[in-house]
Amino acid sequence: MIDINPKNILIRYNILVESDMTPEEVAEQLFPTDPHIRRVAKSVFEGDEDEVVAGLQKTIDSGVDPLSLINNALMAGMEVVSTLYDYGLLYLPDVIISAQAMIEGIEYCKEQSKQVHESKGKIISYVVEGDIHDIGKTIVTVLLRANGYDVIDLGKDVPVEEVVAAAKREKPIMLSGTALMTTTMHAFKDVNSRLLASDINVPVVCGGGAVTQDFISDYDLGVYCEEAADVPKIADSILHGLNIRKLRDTFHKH
Ligand code: B12
Repeated sequence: MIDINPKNILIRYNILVESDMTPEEVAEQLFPTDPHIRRVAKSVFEGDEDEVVAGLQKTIDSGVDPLSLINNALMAGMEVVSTLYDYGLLYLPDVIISAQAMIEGIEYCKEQSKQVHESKGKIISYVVEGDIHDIGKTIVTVLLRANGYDVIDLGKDVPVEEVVAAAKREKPIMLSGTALMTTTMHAFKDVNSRLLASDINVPVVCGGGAVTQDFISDYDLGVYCEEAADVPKIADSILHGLNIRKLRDTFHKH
């Protein structure tokens, strides 16, 4: 049997120098360099909700736009967590604790934002049938709300019928769907065909770990996107009149 040492892979890709570094030491090399932003990103990594809020408060007091910190500081911290998880240096509970701290931080940034929004439009957000991974969906929902959208969050493991019924009832400008597993992402296809059968031609923006652009491009209503931070930009583009073809031209990778 081949004996693979994950540490050698980290060394091979310059994530780890040839020494016995702890996850914290590896993370130190990945955090953003600006001291305020770094403090917030680091406290997301540590899952310290109080310190996340304290760091955000200090940064906002120095004149930084609260909403910009969602992407630049909070998500930056979560990216470090994801990287270390993927390399086997962190465990599942670490991911969940950090995600909770990040969501707490997003809520704080939203409260601190001076922008007063009238609802720009309705959006339905959900995790596909059979899938309970809802951390990414929660981030997408919070980001959309922070950008002035009225989000109907249907939750996780949402039956196809329920998604379609909500689309009929609420008449959203778009749907945002999350799937983290290769076994569950096929539910996008059923949502697509049932919406079309009901004459609902609304874009279904799809993302989450398992999903690929090729897979989503096979469905008429599908728009693929990788970054949660791009979902509000897609919604804004819909309000500016972009149809599904133009959304794909703009947001798909070419
Ligand atoms: C946390 C986690 C869990 C938690 C979920 C807790 C929760 N409330 O969500 C628990 C422990 C419950 C869990 C359970 C399971 N899990 Co799990 N889990 C993970 C893990 C480690 C992290 C996922 C996560 O939350 N990441 C952090 C968030 C912030 O990232 P995210 O969800 O990807 O979202 C980001 C983007 O994708 C994007 N995004 C998300 N949604 C959307 C939507 C749109 C429109 C856009 C544009 C972007 C976007 O924005 C987010 C921010 O960047 C992943 C491993 C991994 N590396 O992804 C495995 C993983 C997803 N799990 C996996 C599996 C197999 C399972 C189980 C089946 C395990 C089991 N045998 O029981 C069960 C599933 C049960 C079920 N029916 O769903 C596999 C899936 C494999 C596959 N490709 O099919 C993974 C990949 C682990 C692995 N490597 O094998 N899991």
